[in-house]
Amino acid sequence: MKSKRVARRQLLRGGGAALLGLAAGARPASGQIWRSAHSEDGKRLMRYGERSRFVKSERYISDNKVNMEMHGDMNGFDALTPLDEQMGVITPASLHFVSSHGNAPPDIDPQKHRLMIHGMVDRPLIFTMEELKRLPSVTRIHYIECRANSPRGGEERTLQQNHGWISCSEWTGVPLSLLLKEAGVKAGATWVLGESAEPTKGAKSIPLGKAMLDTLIAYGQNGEPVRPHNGFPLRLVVPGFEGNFQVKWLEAIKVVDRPYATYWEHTSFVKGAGATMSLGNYWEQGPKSVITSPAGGQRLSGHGYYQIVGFAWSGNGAVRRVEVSIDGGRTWSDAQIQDPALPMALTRFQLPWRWNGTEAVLQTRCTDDRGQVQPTKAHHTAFWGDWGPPHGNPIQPWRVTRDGQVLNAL
Ligand SMILES: Nc1nc2c(c(=O)[nH]1)N[C@H]1C(S)=C(S)[C@@H](COP(=O)(O)O)O[C@H]1N2
Ligand SMILES: [Mo]
Repeated sequence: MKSKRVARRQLLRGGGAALLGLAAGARPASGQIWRSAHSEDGKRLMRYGERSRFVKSERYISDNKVNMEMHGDMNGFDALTPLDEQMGVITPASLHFVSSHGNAPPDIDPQKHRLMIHGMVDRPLIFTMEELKRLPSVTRIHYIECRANSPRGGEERTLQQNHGWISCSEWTGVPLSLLLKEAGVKAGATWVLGESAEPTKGAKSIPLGKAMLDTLIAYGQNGEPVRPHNGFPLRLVVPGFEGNFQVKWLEAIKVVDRPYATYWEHTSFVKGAGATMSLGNYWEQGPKSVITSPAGGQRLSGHGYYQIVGFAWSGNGAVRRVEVSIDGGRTWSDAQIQDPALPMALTRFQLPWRWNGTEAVLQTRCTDDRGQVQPTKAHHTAFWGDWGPPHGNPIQPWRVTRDGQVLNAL
């Protein structure tokens, strides 16, 4: 024990010296962090903050060919979150994944933007952004996950490629139920349609029950206005439902008496002959988890002590349990779930692990507070078939090779 403590102290001392060296060597040559300061009308101002030039985080642009072909403009591309670089449960808005079906964010002036509540209501309403912000607000932490976030096989597929279509934010806005009550929903109404301001008019049918339960009209994301790629100035947050319900650049809510197979819905989400709305949409996402370190695309630097860390979540509630297997699913141990473990939010887990240099297959299994358990790939395929990417929540095994490379073992 004593020798261990000495070793640790030496390590810290060594580490400290190394850090000092780094700091001295890394002085910005020209005071670059102050360049954003300026003065205007005698006021001294500094612009929106930048990260350190040493922070190199970047989002993969998705390999979705459809998007590539639809748009030459980089702003229309989809991007994936680098989950292994995230600290805590909140994804910085600047690293949030993007799924926009080839549309660049419309350039919306919030002063001119309006939200209309219409259709089967007693009193159609139109709100300015300023009026919306005067209403009672709520702030909630929720993930958004694209249904395309479905891990696939191929040894070389990385964590980002297999799991980067999910992010988690603190959303601030107005409950949709408040606006619907204000407008007065007519008898016979069963669905609402969220309509957006982009050229292809993304419009999505949402069951009225969900609209009244916990759906948010969000203008705030992680303490700042929702970013353009994520829906500025207004988006729907439909907690735990597939990403495609969460309409960005929202400009209208139409109350209706059936699900509409809108152009956007039937081109993107309802597939196959005879497919219906109920077949094409799985709505609530099941329990899921993934190890973000060690994970596909990474390399372990040597034998010894590691934390197996990652995220778990469920579209049905909070994460109750995360189990970790280091032997390909033969035996399992409980990981520590870290606070906060919020409903329909990314939740962190960790488990210490000593790697002795032999090959290992690491994987996790999430149980949510409804008692639902994340399926294996075999179970998942047996239930859903190979069709498309429904839910896409199978267990993700990562294989650590003898030389420390981490490969996709799905
Ligand atoms: N107006 C509009 N809303 C949209 C989309 C879109 O293309 N247009 N994409 C949807 C899909 S498929 C997903 S997964 C989420 C992604 O949200 P994000 O781009 O903020 O991550 O937004 C949804 N809302
Ligand atoms: Mo999506």
